[in-house]
Amino acid sequence: MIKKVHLEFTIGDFNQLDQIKKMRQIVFVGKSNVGKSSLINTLMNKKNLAHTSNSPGKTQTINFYNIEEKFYFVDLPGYGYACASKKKISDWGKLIEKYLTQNKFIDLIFLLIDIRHTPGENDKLMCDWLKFYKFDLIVIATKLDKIKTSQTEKNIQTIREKLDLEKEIILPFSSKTKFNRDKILDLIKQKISSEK
Ligand SMILES: Nc1nc2c(ncn2[C@@H]2O[C@H](COP(=O)(O)OP(=O)(O)O)[C@@H](O)[C@H]2O)c(=O)[nH]1
Ligand SMILES: [Mg+2]
Repeated sequence: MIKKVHLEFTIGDFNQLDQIKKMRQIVFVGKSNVGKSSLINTLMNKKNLAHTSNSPGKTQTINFYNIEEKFYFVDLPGYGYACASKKKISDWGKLIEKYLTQNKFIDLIFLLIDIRHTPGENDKLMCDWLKFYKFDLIVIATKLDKIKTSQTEKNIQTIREKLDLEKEIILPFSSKTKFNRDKILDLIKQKISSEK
């Protein structure tokens, strides 16, 4: 489905936010190391266009991947990076808040949660905040390959409870096995082809 992609621009400072083009955006957000870049690569069918890393907190910029000149995949810097300074955390908050609230082109937000772990305080804050602003929200439970199949339902239920989710979709996903890749692409396609 997706053939022509490139990293079009990155934003590291909120003074640059007005440079964002008026093109539709699909946003990926979550804790550092949860698998955002891996998911984006899997969807784009690229090995490492979105840089993945074992050292959390590496991506500190908002990265815009141009998908066939139609829309962007937006890789947000991860939150909850334990070693980040107070200044860094506050800069992160300002940048993300401004990006998310001053932008009418966001169609859909994927919130990523590691399927192995109970959502933390930052996940809950992020989720509540996204619900408050009434974004279309889909939760992706990442790293499905790291748990036993028999655990899947229970862990998804825990995520649903901890994040107070009702009708929101929670999809288990693995960038290793590509489980649910096509389903996620379908949901994106539906969104992009619908009128705003
Ligand atoms: N086994 C497994 N590892 C994953 C998966 N997704 C990401 N990872 C690994 O988790 C680490 C962080 O992934 P990355 O995509 O960089 O996370 P980000 O910080 O959220 O962008 C990397 O070492 C990835 O290889 C997955 O579905 N399965
Ligand atoms: Mg990343």
